[in-house]
Amino acid sequence: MFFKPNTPAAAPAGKTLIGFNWIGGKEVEGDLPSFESRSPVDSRDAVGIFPECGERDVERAAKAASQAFKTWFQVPAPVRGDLIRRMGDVLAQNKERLARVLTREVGKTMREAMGEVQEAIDTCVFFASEGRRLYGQTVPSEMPHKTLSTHRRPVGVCAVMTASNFPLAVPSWKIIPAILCGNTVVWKPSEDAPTIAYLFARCMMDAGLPAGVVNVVNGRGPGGVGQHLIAGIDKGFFQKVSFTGSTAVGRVIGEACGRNLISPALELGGKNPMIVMEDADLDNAVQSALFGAFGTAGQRCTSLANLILHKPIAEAFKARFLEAVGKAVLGNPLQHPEVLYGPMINARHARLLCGGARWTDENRDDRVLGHIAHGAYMQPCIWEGVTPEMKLFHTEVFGPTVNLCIADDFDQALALANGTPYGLSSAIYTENRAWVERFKAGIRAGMASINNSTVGAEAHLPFGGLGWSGNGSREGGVWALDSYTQWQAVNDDASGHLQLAQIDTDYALKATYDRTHWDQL
Ligand code: UN1
Repeated sequence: MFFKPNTPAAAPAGKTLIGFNWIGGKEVEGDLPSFESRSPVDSRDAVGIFPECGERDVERAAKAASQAFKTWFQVPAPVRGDLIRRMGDVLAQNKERLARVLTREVGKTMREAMGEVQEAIDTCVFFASEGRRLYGQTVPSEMPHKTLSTHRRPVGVCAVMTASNFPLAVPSWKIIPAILCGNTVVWKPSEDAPTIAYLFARCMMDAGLPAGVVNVVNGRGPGGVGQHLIAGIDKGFFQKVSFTGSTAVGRVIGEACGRNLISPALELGGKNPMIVMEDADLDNAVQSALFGAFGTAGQRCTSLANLILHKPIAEAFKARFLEAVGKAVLGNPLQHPEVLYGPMINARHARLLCGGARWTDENRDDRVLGHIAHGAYMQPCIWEGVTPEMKLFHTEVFGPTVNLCIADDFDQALALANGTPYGLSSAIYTENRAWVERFKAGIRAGMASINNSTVGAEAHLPFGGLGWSGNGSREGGVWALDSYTQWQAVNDDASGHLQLAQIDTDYALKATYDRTHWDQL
């Protein structure tokens, strides 16, 4: 790895990594000038410097992936799995170092960053052993001396595009099952998190991944390399596209895939509800709402957005919630690991917030810790009296803001929870078994939590949503295999002559009963 000295003001944060694209097993420059990844914690800190890719770089990467596919899909799945296990080992050996880069590059707390690295390790562990399963089925044939079976076959070259908020865990959800299944990958990480992406690629190199199986192209999304990747769908470069990001971009990708008869995996936005019923453990629910809404500065697609309070406890909950938010400390996550959340990943995101003001050295109080002058640190923001007619109720903000809504009864609470076009995660706090059952069956969401938060999905359960949250694909666990394989049905006939299904099959055998009994009826 290559480094250069950081800017003098940011020298204590660490050196600046000189990064590369990774195409055909080689670290290469891009066709365009380099760009810097500046830390949101302190914008003077240059975490890495990366070459920006143009159209021809995408072509080169797609070609390398297509070339590598010819041999990679023939490597036995248990052997591919073993390589993924080694990738997990490299991640585990460097867990704390990687977490620190995550904190520096996207501003999440060390505790969360350690969790994110763990999520990528868990994904490696899960899919490493999936290489020894990757089951198909054996199916009885309707004809003698013939066997039927099904096999998961790889789809080909996968374009993977990921966001900045989970720049290690979410790419691992896509890339690891993709390569386990025998596919090859062209990955465009977020331009806000290229350093952690480079280090993830480095883990793959260290584990011995063959040239071209994973290729990394850096740069911007709209108007940049992301656009060239989408154009590559029409050029026939990719057989699968997996994207995590906004609903608007997801639609564009879905359209390009649709006209090319490719089914994409789209993990998009959310406006996640949490219901608190009158019998809930309020302290538990308050802690959940606090982390769900404000953890990661609200920049999770699973973040809590609409907090739906059953009227009898609404005032009591509000009082405790405001007290908890009032006590929460935030600020510089590198200097103060105890903060609830750090800066916005990108000041672009900060402008989207309605209401919550930015903390500065002028307006800060004792709940704000450390140096904040060179980052976008936002105040927690709470709205009450929010109703479905309001834009605030429906619009994903991706910041530390939450809406309070009141429901007279369970039915109204469920209707409010189902009242947005999204359907990613959801939660209810209650001890009432009947309400729990009705919630599980009635909520329109890919993920439902009972007395647990909207955030914090475990890596081996299906992750994804419906409506504006995605197109029904799922990441995580065995469900991810459906995105990266296609089923092949095999007819294996050992009879030595042509047997035609449906035609040469004597289903009825010969009837032996006496029909005259029936004719008397
Ligand atoms: C995301 O925000 O895109 O469930 C992923 C969670 C995390 C993953 C979030 N495990 O909150």
